[in-house]
Amino acid sequence: MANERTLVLCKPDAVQRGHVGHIISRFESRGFKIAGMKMLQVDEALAARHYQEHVEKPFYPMLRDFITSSPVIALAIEGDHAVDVVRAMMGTTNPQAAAPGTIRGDLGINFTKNLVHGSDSPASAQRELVLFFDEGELYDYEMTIKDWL
Ligand code: IDP
Ligand code: MG
Repeated sequence: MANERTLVLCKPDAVQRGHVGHIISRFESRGFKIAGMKMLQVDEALAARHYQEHVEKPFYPMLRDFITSSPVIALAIEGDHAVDVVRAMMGTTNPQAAAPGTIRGDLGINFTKNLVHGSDSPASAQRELVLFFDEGELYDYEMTIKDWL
């Protein structure tokens, strides 16, 4: 069992469209543990740190304006191979190509407004989680159903 934590963001479109509960419910139903959760408004500095590999790309201004446009919900999602399983549940970056059954494939149509972020590797997850959560905002607790998952 490779227990991992990954950063999920319900992006501004998910909050505005009222899909946050539905998205969180998918991760809960899959058997993941919520280790942390908060609402925050991403500012330009946090956007640039979080999306450091994209800041020079042509789409970055659009991405920055979008991610700072309205609050997001940040989640630390924990479980077996959480990084890869969460990415699979999200679907491909462009919702138009995302498989039905995935979050983006069921809820999205716009390349930028694709509802969710998920860390793309355990190293990215470690880097991103500390951008969004202070020590003490992530919780170690036992889920009593864990032996049934
Ligand atoms: P990911 O969110 O699936 O990991 P990334 O390549 O890391 O995808 O891109 C970060 C975010 O930037 C995407 O989720 C999407 O919102 C936006 N984005 C990426 N590529 C494009 C593009 O070519 N056009 C418009 N928006 C893009
Ligand atoms: Mg990415």
